[in-house]
Amino acid sequence: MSDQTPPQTLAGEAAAALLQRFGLPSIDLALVLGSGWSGASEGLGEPIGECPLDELPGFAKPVVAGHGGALKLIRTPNGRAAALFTGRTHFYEGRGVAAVVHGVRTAAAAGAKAVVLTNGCGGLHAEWAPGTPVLIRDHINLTGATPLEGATFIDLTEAYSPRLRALAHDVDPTLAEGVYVQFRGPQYETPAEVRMAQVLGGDLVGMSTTLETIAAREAGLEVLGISLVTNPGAGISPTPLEHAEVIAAGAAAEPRLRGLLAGLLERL
Ligand code: 8IG
Repeated sequence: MSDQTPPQTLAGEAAAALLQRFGLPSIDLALVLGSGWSGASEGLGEPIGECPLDELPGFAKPVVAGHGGALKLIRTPNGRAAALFTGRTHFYEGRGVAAVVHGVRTAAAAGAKAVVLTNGCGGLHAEWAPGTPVLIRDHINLTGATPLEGATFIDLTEAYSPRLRALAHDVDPTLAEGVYVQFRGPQYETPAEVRMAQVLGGDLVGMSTTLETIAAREAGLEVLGISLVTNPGAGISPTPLEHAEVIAAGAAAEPRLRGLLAGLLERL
């Protein structure tokens, strides 16, 4: 992020570059694809084009391998232009909050009215097996950070759109809902921190999403948040899961996640 340009100006520049590059007058919605979600997003619409994210103003390559770093534009079956961000900048990368929320602000500046924020996270309920998608009903931001500057009093009462959550439930009535707790990371929680998150009213623990939701609400976007539980939070399961099990559970969840995203795109 350049130091002098205000974040919204930089997002406007990125939006203009995006629209020009793909020959679009505007976009309608955006999806941010977190850990475990990229595969599920394949084939959701007709490809319009794609580019490395760092070719647009204000974006840098994500540092985490496997976190992607591409922008794909697709035309959904009902004719909407959707921007898919595969990979995101995380707060723990230390590039600052403005870099974390630049994608959301760019989407808003390009005309998007809604954003679907997905992530991979730890689950705080033993019955949520790895591979379970959970709708985010509300969040607790434990990062101590905010994308807002000055006296910007943004209402977060219904940060995660009840309307969009109802649409998701139309697609999959069995979807659970939960409160997402964002820790700064990059270390995972201790078992004591997981118990704290439970006492605070949390159901999911992760390292993304809440800052993006705040910026999205500031920009007037409707937000749908969906977490993929990839592992039980530390101390929840008596036996630590093998990494291979977690990967396998994620892969097994792919058809369900794809069906969920496809069903949502029919309704958004
Ligand atoms: I994947 O257990 C994934 N991301 N904070 N805790 C936090 N982030 C995560 C976790 C987890 N699993």
